[in-house]
Amino acid sequence: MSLSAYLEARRTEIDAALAAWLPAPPETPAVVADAMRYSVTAGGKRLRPVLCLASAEAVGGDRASAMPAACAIEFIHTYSLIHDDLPAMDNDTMRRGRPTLHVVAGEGMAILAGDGLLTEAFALLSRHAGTGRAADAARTLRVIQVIAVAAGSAGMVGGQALDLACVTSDPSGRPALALDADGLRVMHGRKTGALIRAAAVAGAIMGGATDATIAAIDAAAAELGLAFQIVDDLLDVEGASHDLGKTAGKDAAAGKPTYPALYGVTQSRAMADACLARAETSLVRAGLTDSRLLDIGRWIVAREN
Ligand code: GRG
Repeated sequence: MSLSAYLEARRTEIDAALAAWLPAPPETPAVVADAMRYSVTAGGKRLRPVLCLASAEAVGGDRASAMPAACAIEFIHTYSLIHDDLPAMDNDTMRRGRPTLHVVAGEGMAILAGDGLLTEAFALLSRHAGTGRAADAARTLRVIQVIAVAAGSAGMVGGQALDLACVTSDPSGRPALALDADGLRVMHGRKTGALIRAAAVAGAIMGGATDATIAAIDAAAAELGLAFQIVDDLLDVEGASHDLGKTAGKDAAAGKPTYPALYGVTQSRAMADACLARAETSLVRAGLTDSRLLDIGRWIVAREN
């Protein structure tokens, strides 16, 4: 199967599971259920859930057992986009090719829909821990821990806080935080890398991988997460808003530190390629050559949106 056919097949399964597991009336009031559904079903590449399922498959596991983790991570990712787009943060009006949620439903409802998605992610995971085999319950508990740490203040929330501090002025008008190249890498490692790593690791755990294989997948996913961010920065410079489904050129306009700003476009491309090469080394060492993980890495680096 070609990579595009594989991605299409997995996205179809993921979209069906997301639609089935999104909260709905009468348990959940329609006003907030509709807001949550608006953002989750707006599309998106589904990179994190695909990575989660591919990781479970790579270690010889059953991808159905990884589906709750895949969907929980997509819920959390969508919440982060909703909150990131708020006027108090990035103040964006377009996302996934649609007006952002606060534009259509108001800021208060957008905050609540994000809160709902974050919480629902853990409700979904813990609900499934009790329904499968005993091994699945123990693995799910471990996955809950991995995802909570990645999404929390040591991970995505912490990274977003660093990002916000870079564009927040102190009383003298200077940014509250200035990042050098190393600081930029650490900030992205938390903000976007942590959840991408958690997706791959969660899939490996649910697939029943050994600790050594989980560590190899984690190392590869850390490289892919960095490559993803470098390419994201490049697309922000090079891309058109209608291809990206969000406003292009925002980072540079906000004076945010980016890879192209620090290293230039050519060197940034080379850095993304180097990340991919290191991810490949990690996967090869763990004997995971016969998997989709590397193809997904190549897609991350070559993507145009
Ligand atoms: C609000 C706590 C909190 C965190 C927000 C991830 C994030 C943290 C903000 C997103 C800001 C942003 C645009 C970062 C660049 C990289 C990134 C995460 C892009 C969006 O992810 P994609 O490209 O989106 O996977 P789709 O729509 O395809 O799912």
